[in-house]
Amino acid sequence: MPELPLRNLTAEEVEGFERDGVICARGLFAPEWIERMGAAVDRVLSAPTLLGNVVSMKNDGFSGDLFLWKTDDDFRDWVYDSPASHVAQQVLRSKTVRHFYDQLFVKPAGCHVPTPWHHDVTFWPVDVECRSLVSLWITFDPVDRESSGLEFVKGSHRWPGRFKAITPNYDPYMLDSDFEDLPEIEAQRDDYDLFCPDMEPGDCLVFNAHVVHGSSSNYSTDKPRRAFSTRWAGDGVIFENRHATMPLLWDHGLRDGDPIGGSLFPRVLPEPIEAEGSVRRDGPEPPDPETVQTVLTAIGDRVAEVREQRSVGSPAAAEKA
Ligand SMILES: O=C(O)CCC(=O)C(=O)O
Repeated sequence: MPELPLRNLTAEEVEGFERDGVICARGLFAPEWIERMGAAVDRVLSAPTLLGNVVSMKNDGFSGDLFLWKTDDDFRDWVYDSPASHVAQQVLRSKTVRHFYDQLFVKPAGCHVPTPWHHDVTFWPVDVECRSLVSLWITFDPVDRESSGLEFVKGSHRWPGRFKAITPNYDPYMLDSDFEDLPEIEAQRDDYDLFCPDMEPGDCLVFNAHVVHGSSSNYSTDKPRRAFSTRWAGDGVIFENRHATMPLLWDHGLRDGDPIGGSLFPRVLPEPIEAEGSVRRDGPEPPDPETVQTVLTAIGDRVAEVREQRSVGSPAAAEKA
C-alpha cells in the first residue's frame, strides 16, 4: 500500500488548488523518495524508451519520456508505494485514485527548448470535460523561472476554451485538431495572474488538467532542471480515443465512453486491484509490438494525409495547377 505523505495538504492548499488550478506544496515527500527518483531519472535518461525517442529533442538537449513505470521498477514503485496517490486523493476529493501515467521533462543548463503554453486535457484520450485529473510535477533540482521553472495562469482552468495540444517539438500529429489556439499569453504577460514559484528538490506543483501552463528555455548556464510529472485520475474519468492525443502503446481494451481503468491505468487507492497490477509486478512490461505497429502506422498515415492536404492548398500547388 502507498505510504502516507509527511503531512496532509492544508485546507487552504486544497482551496487554493480549486480556486487557482495550481498550488506549490512543500514537504510532502521523504528525502529518500526524492533521492531515489532523482537517481532513477538519471538512469532512464541514458536509455530512453520508444516514446522517449519520439518526444525528445536530442540536438537541443531536451529529454522527455512517458510511461516509465511500465518498464522501470523505481517508477513502478512510485506509483504503488509513494505518497503521491494520497496527495492526488486529497485534492480530487475522490475515494478512488488511478494512476494515469508518468512523464519526464529534463532540460540541462542552457537547453533552449521552451515548453509552449498549453493545458494538458486536450493531449489525453479522455473526455475533455472530465474534471477529476491532477498532475504532480516534482523537481529534483532547485529551479526558478530563469532555469525553466513551470509557470501557470492562475484561474485558467475555468476558461471555457479547449486548446490545441502543443508539444515542445510542435508535433504535427498532436497539433492536428479543431481545438482553439491559446491567447497570446507571452506577449501580454501583464494581463494574466502568473505563478512561477522558486522550488527546491522535492517540492511539488499540484495542478489541474485544464490549467494553462508552460516553461521557458533553461537560460541558466549552470543549473540543470530535471522534473517529472505523475498524473492521477479520480472518479468518473471517461476514455475517449480522440484523434491527436498521446499514443497508447499497450493494449488497454478500453472503448469510448468507458471509465478509465485496467492494467494501463491501474487503481491505487483505496487499494490496488490484484488483476490490474499482477503482470507488472512480475516484471517489466515493454510496449506490445503489435499495438506499437498499429499506432505508429495510423500516426504516419495521418501526418502524410495532413502534409498532402497542406501542399494541395499551398500557393506552390496553386501555381503548378
Ligand atoms: O516541465 C515542463 O516544462 C512541462 C511540464 C508539463 O507541461 C506538465 O507536466 O504537464
